[in-house]
Amino acid sequence: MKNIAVMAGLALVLSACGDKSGTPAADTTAAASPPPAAASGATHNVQMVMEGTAYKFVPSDLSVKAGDVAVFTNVSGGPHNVAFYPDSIPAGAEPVLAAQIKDGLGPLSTALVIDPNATITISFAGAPAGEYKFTCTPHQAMGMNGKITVTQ
Ligand SMILES: [Cu+2]
Repeated sequence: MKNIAVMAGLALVLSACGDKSGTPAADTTAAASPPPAAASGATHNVQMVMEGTAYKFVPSDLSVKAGDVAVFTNVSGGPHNVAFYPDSIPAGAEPVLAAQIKDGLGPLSTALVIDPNATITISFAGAPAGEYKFTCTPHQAMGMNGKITVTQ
């Protein structure tokens, strides 16, 4: 009897959550493309900078949770972009990333950001756990690389 009460309570909590997420979201954008999973987590800011003669992502190594968002900002030394290495992302990550990268330099390479403080947003909603390695196409030869580790 006690177990049934616990189960009932759990069901109430679950259904409450369901009601909450069931409210229609303002979905006025990107109706034509398959909707990426909704981002629900934290935002992580990554700066794209030139310091002296060095080009870098700051931070160049960070951990996020699935559902978080990374916002890359063109601080100095642009143009920059975010280009994921197809062979250095987890299995199943490619469609998650490619669905967000429109008019990029490639399926996993975003367009260049040129204007000061222009941003590139990558959502890790629905993204498999693992290491995502990326570079900046114009500065790849200068070692502008980064890594994001996604945990569930
Ligand atoms: Cu760059």
